[in-house]
Amino acid sequence: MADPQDEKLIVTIQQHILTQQRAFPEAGGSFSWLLSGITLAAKMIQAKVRRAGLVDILGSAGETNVQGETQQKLDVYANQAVQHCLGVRESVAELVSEENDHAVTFDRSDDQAKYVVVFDPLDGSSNIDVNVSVGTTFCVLRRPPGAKVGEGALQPGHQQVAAGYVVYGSSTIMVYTAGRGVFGFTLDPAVGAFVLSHDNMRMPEQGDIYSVNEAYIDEFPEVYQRYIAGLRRGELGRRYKSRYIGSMVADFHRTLLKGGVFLYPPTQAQPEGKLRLLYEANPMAFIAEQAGGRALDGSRRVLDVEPTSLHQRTPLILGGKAEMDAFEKLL
Ligand code: P6P
Repeated sequence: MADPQDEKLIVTIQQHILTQQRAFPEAGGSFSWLLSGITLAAKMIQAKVRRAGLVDILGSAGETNVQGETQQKLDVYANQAVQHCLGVRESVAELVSEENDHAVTFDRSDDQAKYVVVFDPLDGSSNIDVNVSVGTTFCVLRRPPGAKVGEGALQPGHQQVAAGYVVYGSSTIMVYTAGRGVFGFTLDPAVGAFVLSHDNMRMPEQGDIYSVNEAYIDEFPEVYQRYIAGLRRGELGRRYKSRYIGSMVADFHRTLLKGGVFLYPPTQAQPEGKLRLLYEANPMAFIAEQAGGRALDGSRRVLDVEPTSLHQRTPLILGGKAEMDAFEKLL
């Protein structure tokens, strides 16, 4: 039994929002109730991820998703978990998932169903079978009055009310922002709750890591090639090392904690970039900016991009002040 003294130090994600009531304009009961749907789904997903080698959850489900990617069984489970846990929150008007062609909409009154939730239930899922960290990303938007049913998510990222991710790594950590700073919570299996472990996270002004798939470097637009060459030549005043996990949430989480830069530029195969705007780039960009970093689509602030379709892709370069200043100088 934990020492009662310690109990006082346990701040769960729900408590965190409620204790910061004033700072979170959206923190009324419906918002924290919505967020508890995400934490519940994250606990369900992590329980499966932790047992992936033991139960018949590995390998593909044989289906392909809207991206034409083979759906891994865990993708399907994770999507169902998020859809279920959020679908029963009456404040949810629409759910947009990487795994579904169209938004899932609920026949609820406008004043009750205020939010649209956009998510990638299991990002980096191709890494599941090799036991590499995977993650869940999400963002919360207000349903714009008068929006066409199923299109409530088509808003620029600066409209996000909250954004976050869960990284299923050596521990399960959930990081979120509601526009007043970035906070990280580690799942304590003994308590069964996400407990505050990273208070007011800030991205270092300069790191020493760049994170990109260098196999495609000859395909990148010239500005990216010059940028990466400059990092390697020590033009930012320090020696950089390369780290690339191929799981965006894990690569982002490291960039948030250690600083540096993460980028997925346009390639011949993906001239618009590979990462999806609504549920990969936007949530990460919101968190990066809230932590003192910046995120561009190669020329514009990611959060200013006006989306035209739910699954559109975008190039992404995201990092600390020094790394982003250096890139913008080259533009
Ligand atoms: P590549 C995973 O499939 C993903 O969507 C991101 O999580 C990751 O950053 C990227 O693709 C990796 O793509 O082309 O480098 O293998």
